[in-house]
Amino acid sequence: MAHDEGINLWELQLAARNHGMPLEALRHAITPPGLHYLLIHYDVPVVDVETWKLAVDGAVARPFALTLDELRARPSEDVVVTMECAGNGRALLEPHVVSQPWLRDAVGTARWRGVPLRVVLDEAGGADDAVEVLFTGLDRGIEGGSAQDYQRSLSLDEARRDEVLLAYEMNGAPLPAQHGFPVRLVVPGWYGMTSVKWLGRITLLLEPFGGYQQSAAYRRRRSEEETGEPVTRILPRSLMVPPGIPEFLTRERMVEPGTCVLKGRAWSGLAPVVRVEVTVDGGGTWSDAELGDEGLGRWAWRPWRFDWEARAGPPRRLGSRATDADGNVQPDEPAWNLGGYENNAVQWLDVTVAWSKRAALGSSRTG
Ligand SMILES: Nc1nc2c(c(=O)[nH]1)N[C@H]1C(S)=C(S)[C@@H](COP(=O)(O)O)O[C@H]1N2
Ligand SMILES: [Mo]
Repeated sequence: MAHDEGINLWELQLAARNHGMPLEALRHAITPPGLHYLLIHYDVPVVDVETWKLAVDGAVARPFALTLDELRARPSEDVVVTMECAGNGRALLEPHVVSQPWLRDAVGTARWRGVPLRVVLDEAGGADDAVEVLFTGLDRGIEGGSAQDYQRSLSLDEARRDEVLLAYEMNGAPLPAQHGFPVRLVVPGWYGMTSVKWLGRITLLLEPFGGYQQSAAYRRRRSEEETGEPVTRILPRSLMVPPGIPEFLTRERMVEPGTCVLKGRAWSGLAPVVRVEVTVDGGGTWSDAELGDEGLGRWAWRPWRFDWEARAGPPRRLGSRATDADGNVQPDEPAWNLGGYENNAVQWLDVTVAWSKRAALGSSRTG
């Protein structure tokens, strides 16, 4: 990574608010509190649970509103979900896309508890010709020149999947403010923009929703003139815990000679991950990694490991790539689009193999 690729102050402002998951946290099956990535388009709203209600309205037979206690009194489920921002990898694209400048760390895995959305939809009863469900957050801002509440919709078929939750707990505790307190939508397998936080309203629609986050943002297009296809499910990706130790400023890695166990996790929203391969020579040759079990269920990442005999010598380029059961494979290089979405290209990682007591990477700097 060069140091002069021109991230501007607007992007720094976004990056300081919306942090990623440090990749060493890939060691944990469930991302520890505070290390799950964050993406907040506008401001984190302050919600008073004494007055908060979740409204269910639109083309329903029986509109109603639920307090948090009323929602919690309904049947609930636990689902472990690997969530990823559609813009993950954006800052690595060329030409540069100005927005939240993610490297590859806009991901995290949490255990969500909540009421299946289907339960609430069934209580409301829907019109036969309803097509979509619209989710409205309590946060408001300006984007693409217009003031708006954060809103996204889902087709009724997707909305009624068993694992789609109105979540009120994250890892056994009430949702933290930044993750959507008191209730958020969680749509396993889809990129994060679909999982609307700070939910205020669920509306059954007779026409597809055409709001900004649906029709302008989150579409794959190469120019403003194109309509493009919507961004939906998470493409396969694997990530590696960066091995060895980092240099403070550049974060270049040094690994000691000997057996180095490379570890990471892999996921896909399209189909289960069935293979992870590793390269230790910049993609010259690929070898199968050992895949761990799916203990956390279909919607969580799977662990993998690979034993690498590291020998001292010139810098090595490591990489890993996932394949899912539908045959989707991570590409070596990303495909560019206007919004900088879906960059699931291989994570290239340069390491120097040397004895850390003797060697130094370039000049040493202190912080
Ligand atoms: N109301 C609301 N919901 C939202 C957002 C938002 O800005 N407002 N950001 C979305 C995006 S783009 C992502 S990637 C995920 C991030 O969820 P997290 O911050 O809990 O990781 O929330 C989604 N839900
Ligand atoms: Mo996102």
